[in-house]
Amino acid sequence: MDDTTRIATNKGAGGETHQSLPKQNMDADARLTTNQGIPVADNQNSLKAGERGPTLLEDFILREKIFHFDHERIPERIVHARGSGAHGYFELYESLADITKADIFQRAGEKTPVFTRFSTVAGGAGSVDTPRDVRGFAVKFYTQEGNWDLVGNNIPVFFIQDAMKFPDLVHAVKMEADKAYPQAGSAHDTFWDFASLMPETTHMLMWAMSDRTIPRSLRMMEGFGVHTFKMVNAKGKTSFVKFHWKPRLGMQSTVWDEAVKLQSADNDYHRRDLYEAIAAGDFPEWELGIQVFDQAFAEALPYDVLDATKLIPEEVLPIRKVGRMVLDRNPDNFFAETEQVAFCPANVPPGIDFSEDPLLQGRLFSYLDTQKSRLGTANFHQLPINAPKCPFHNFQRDGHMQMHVPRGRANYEPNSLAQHGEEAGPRECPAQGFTTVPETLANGQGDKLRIRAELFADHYSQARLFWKSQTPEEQAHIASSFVFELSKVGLEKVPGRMLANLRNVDEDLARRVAAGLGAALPPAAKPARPPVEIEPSPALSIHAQMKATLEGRAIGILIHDGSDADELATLVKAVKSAGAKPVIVAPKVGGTKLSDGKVHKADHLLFGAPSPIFDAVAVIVSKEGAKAFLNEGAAIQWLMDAFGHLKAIGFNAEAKPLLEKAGIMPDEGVKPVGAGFVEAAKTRYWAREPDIRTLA
Ligand code: HDE
Repeated sequence: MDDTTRIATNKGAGGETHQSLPKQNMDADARLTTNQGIPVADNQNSLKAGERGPTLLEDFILREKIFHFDHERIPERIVHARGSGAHGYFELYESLADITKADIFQRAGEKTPVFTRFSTVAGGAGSVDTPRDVRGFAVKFYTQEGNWDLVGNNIPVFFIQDAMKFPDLVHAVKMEADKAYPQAGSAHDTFWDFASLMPETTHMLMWAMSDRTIPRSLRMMEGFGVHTFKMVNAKGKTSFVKFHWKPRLGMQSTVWDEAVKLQSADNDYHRRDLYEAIAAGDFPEWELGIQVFDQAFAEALPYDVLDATKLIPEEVLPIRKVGRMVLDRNPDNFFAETEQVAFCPANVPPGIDFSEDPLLQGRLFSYLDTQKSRLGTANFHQLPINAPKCPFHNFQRDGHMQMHVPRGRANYEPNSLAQHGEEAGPRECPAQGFTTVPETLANGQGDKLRIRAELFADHYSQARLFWKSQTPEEQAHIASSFVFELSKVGLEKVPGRMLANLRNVDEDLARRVAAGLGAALPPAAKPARPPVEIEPSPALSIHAQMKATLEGRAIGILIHDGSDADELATLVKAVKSAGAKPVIVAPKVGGTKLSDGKVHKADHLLFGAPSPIFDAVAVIVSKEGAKAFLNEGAAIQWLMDAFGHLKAIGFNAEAKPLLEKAGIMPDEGVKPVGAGFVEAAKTRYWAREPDIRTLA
């Protein structure tokens, strides 16, 4: 029996063997039909009794069209509702057969298709892209031995340690139950009430208040599997593993004022950036890294590797880069792919397994369950985006929206139908199938306990590790974020409780936050377990690792009638050859007459492209152009924002009065367009910040 005759056989997303729907012909010369295939003669007018109605119930064409429209929406994800996805592939650098038998990790150079979805957590599907929030980083690998979903975040730790607290956490952070605001973001009473009562959130709060939660681009953030997982090799040897994604473009974040302004400049800033980069052939790329360790290593650590609020610094356990993921294709249809994709951390192929992390264990139930209510049927795995690309066969049957048409009687096992010449269906395969390695669990007594492991009670050591690993500028951002968020809290006792927790992280941090709030410093909270001192890990800092590059960045160039054509051409060329995208901004999109008399088209209207959407900006104007811009608020604001967001600013000689009016002070980042601007644009100017805004 080959695959085409098997029962409940599906060769994958292409649907080669299941009874797939005939493809819709979307050509302009295709006939418009109803869903029943009835050709439609008039798509403009409903059927009426007489010229002026009423409309007749008989109009099955109108009824079907409106009925279907009425049911277009499905429930949004309970968390991570807003997301953007892309197709691509994972390419393995070297065989990992020594540590795992997972088929995807066997053959160096082999490519495996993936679909990746990035998301914010708290906001609804229609919320903005740049709130202060954790980002989801979920990858579905369509391996030859079934789908593997690595459903991670852009932060390596989590708020809570046990799945039991997840509904509380999510209720607290999402919009408040009575008010229905805020729509996205954590700066409100209920989140901080919960967080301040739960010291185990402290480490993740440090990350959440850092620049990690205001990324410049989805392409410029790290990803993490968060939990400790296991890998199992062909001999049954088990290793612990932690997964890391490292972006090829390096990390880059925005500053808070910029993130806020981006919300009005472009609600879809991250979604657009991802889509446009892929459409332009600028494929986002990450390397997959693993930290591999054994039980003895785990036991020697001063924290528990099953505790999702802890990480293992890469200085302590180096990351081995094992492959790369390239996202090279935008979805054809947002709903069918990005919205209907159903991730589930329980989807693991043979060779990858779960640890006993109590947060992960809870997730193993939740995701399968949520897909049933979100996608409406237990057959959601048959949707093209979710179907494995390898054959799958079993005796699961029927259910809402069953797309397969299994043949014959074999829907049970064991059966002897083969002996009678009938199709018998698939059989289990002990040799290659998924097995769980037998092992003695840590609590060998086998007691049933609603309890946390002892080391989980250390809530502050790693929060302090994170704080100590940041540059002074990053520390100022963290302290200022705490001030901002806690200033939004109306519950009187909450900021004090938070400050009491922060004193266990770092006295200076607590003092600065208290001063920023104008609040008294309360006594430190009593730690459930005394913290230990851990060596700083520079790998946890964005600034310490940022790449000085223009790759993947956009440079806004502001011009006006009379701008010097040569200066502009030279700058555009230099920006392009440094790997960035030059974007021309002018008072009119239709055209700007340059010094050579030629009309140059702009990419954006000035007030349609505020400078927060660019990584650096330049102004090239004639004397008259500068004069006109001096009376144009949008032009002055453009420069003020770029300066305030610590970006490089390029200018030609005639643009100087504009810089003066915008209050731009000369520094390393303010350069003539022809002398050092492009090089300067590769980084941001943190030293400028204390002169232009109050930081805690
Ligand atoms: Fe999730 N999470 N989660 N989560 N999560 C969901 O599943 C849940 C957790 C993460 O792009 C939901 O399909 C529980 C950690 C991502 O479609 C839901 C617990 C991490 C996404 C769910 C956690 C994540 C989700 C909502 C604690 C980082 C978006 C819709 C026990 C490692 C995936 C859905 C996508 C989505 C439950 C904790 C990451 C409700 C119960 C830790 C990236 O099933």
